[in-house]
Amino acid sequence: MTVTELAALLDDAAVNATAIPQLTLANELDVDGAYAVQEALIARRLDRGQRLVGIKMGLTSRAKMAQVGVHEVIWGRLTDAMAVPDGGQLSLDGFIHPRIEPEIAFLLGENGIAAAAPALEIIDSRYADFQFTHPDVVADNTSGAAFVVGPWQPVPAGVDNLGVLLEVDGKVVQAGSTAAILGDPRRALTEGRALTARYGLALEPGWIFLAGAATAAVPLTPGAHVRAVVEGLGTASLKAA
Ligand code: OOG
Ligand code: MG
Repeated sequence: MTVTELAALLDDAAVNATAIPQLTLANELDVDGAYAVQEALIARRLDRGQRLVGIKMGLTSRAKMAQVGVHEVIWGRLTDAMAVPDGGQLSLDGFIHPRIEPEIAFLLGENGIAAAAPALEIIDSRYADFQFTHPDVVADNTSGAAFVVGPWQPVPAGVDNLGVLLEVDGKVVQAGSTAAILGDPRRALTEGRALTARYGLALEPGWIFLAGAATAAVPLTPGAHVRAVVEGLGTASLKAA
């Protein structure tokens, strides 16, 4: 299948909330080809009126790599349609098998990082059983589905070692540190700039940057009240419906 056809397949899977087989089962797809599919997939959304608002890194911590069995840093695109207001409700009707994970977000400035915030990412692999290879997950926009950014604040001292908690209904279900994100989440930004440049994308001031989860993700189910708590930055939350 062509890049255009593969992008359409993934787009339809997301729109219809229906899992598809991994692309690599029936197609020759390398990582460069997969980034071409991701670009075409997001181009379809931009054609529908969505706007690019940033990028997200994936698999920047050992916990995440181990969870999905892919040991490569990856990146995907964020559009405005994926944003959920902090404290807002998210209907899970449009998702296949959503998971949620705690993140730290950076607001990109003209020169470096303008602000930081606690964040949540909802990931929803479009592949059956949440199983994929490196090219598969790249083509699928790195499982990106939705995200919440908490209040922006100045980058705290010691941003390379802040405690990170994921709470569901008031109980801690994952705990980690920003140190788990490539040793320092700012390194994820350096990596992100380099990796996106390789595919002709320059990060823009005003964009949101998700550094990648410090902990494994957990299944997200209707009714769950989820909070990310990042030491020194506060919380980001959502209610799943
Ligand atoms: C891939 C996306 C990984 C992260 O923060 O590591 C990611 C997946 O786990 O399905 O968003
Ligand atoms: Mg993530």
